[in-house]
Amino acid sequence: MKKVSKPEMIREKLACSALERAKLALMNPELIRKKVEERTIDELAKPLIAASLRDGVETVWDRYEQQQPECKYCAAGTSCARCAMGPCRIISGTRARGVCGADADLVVSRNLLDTIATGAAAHSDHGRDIVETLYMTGTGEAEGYTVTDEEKLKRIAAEYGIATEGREIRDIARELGRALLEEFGTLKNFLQFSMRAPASTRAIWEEMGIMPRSVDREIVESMHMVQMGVGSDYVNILLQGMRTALSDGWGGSMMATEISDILFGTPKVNESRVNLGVIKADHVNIALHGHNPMLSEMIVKAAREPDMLQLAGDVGAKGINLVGLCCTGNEILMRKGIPNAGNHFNQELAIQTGALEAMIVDYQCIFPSLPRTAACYHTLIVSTSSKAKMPGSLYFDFSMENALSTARAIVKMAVENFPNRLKDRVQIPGKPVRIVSGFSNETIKAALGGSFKPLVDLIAAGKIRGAAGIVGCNNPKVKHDYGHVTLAKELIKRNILCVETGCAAIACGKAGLLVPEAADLAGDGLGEVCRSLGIPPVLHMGSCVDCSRILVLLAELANTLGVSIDRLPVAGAAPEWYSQKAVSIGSYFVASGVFTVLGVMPKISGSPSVISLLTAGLNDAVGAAFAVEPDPLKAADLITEHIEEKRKALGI
Ligand code: BF8
Repeated sequence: MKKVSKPEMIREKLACSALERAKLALMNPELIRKKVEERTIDELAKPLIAASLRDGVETVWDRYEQQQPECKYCAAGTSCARCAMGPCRIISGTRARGVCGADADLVVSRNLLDTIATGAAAHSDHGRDIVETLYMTGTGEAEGYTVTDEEKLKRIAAEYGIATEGREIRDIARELGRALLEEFGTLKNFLQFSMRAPASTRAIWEEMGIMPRSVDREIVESMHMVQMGVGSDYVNILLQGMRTALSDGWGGSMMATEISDILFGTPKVNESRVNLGVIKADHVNIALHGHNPMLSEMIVKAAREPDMLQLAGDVGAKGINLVGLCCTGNEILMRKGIPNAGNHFNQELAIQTGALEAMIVDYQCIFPSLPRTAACYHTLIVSTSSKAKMPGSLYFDFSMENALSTARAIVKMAVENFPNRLKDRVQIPGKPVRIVSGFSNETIKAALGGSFKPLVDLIAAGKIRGAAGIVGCNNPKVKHDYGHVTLAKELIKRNILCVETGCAAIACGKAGLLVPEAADLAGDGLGEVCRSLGIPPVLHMGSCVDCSRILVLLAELANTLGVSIDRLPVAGAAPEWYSQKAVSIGSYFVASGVFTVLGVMPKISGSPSVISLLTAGLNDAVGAAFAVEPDPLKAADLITEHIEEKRKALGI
């Protein structure tokens, strides 16, 4: 364990963003009110955004405004900075080609392939970290980890042809970990988990040449294909995008989900609380932000140890309050019921409550600006991944071998920071709301009596018209949470069951849709089903890698009906997406046969050919395509229309 800097050193190096921005602080209350209303529908975020505007503490919305107007070539996907002959912008007329001769179709498709591969790499590298942890739990080298779900370990080992009868759990964990690590570069030219897809869906992949061969191979091949001079056929480039995305959904992400369940427990229905009101004035507050539960699970363990609780008492706190943010927040909410402080755009605001002793991060979706925000308060930003170092943070070299002892050191430091809290800056904006989560496929299946057949029957009978997966992020181009919440409310009203992950799930949780009582907001059929099962009409299925749970659910439904996934009355939506990971998710939804509506236009408008392929042509290839619709009410219409068409085609 290596600590590279001390809090005092950080403070000397960093200026509080408010000091630099004091001249930008807004004093006009009417202007502040207007801006706040434009930025979010999250009621507890509003007073903190107002305070940030008054005090000049910078947020994502301010930076977005400062970046306007955006470059129209970058927005259209027609700028290219890949090689040293450029940069180039593709402009109609004399500049219709870059220096190398690439036209708009090639530049746009190459940029999109790069985006998909980046997202697939992020999910899959997270998956590899988890799989390595399983392997090292098996060899006994990982500190603090155990196999929690032995039944799932054996079930997945059986999928890999690994004998389990009469063997030690650790031996099975080691062998399964090894087999999964090999999936990243497997020579067998398919991923074992892709065999979960219906044979008819796999036949489509084979026919289109997009069956993923291994995780690393698809990502590396994509990186090869975006090098200048490696082909110029935009269709071929986009099909590689689909294959790479499939290696994420049915590979890297699915491994992350399944092995996290084995190590930390398969989620079961639980009740907790959500929004910025989960932060407690009289407790040591520690926020866990990022993605990989390897770290957060160890922090949870350490924070519950008696000597840590004793230390908290000694510094004058009533206890240690852990709160989650973003997908790490979803991981520990699903499995441990740890309260969630919010989604992507709540991360800076959580610091602005002035009551966070530490924010512990690993990787992905962490604003590089957090140390600047934290410098205005007493909050320590603790980074923990060698892949994601952040100037201005305290870095702890977290690894499997030192996991629990590092977690203890971090928690201890956070507790000792409690007396440094600047009491006049504490502003906890209100009370949290209830949230019910933990809907893994295993839990849903058990609730349905051991099979998905009752769900298929409810869909066939028309009580539930179909299902929609609402996933993804926040983006300042959309009013915070408005896209997610409006779409989900509209769909449940139309008897369409919503399953959600990532920041979408947190948005709807904050809006009160993830409790059984929300059945009253659903249409008659869905409402009746939810009341009889005691479930919400919007089901929280986990973090973004847990979109792979949605794939497994789709495979189960399709296999029950004996059809390919593209024939199901289902759809996907990413109303507020921002991340490359979300592009990979959207692409593997579509490549798996799921019509998917995006609320934010991807950077493809510079190529009518690429738009046409993605929004129409893919229907002939994989039985599904994308649509782009910023208005969530119109998106609900598109989804409803699609679901009704699929029902008709199935004769239900
Ligand atoms: O992986 S939904 S903002 S936190 S990218 Fe990020 Fe988007 Fe949130 Fe989770 Ni997913």
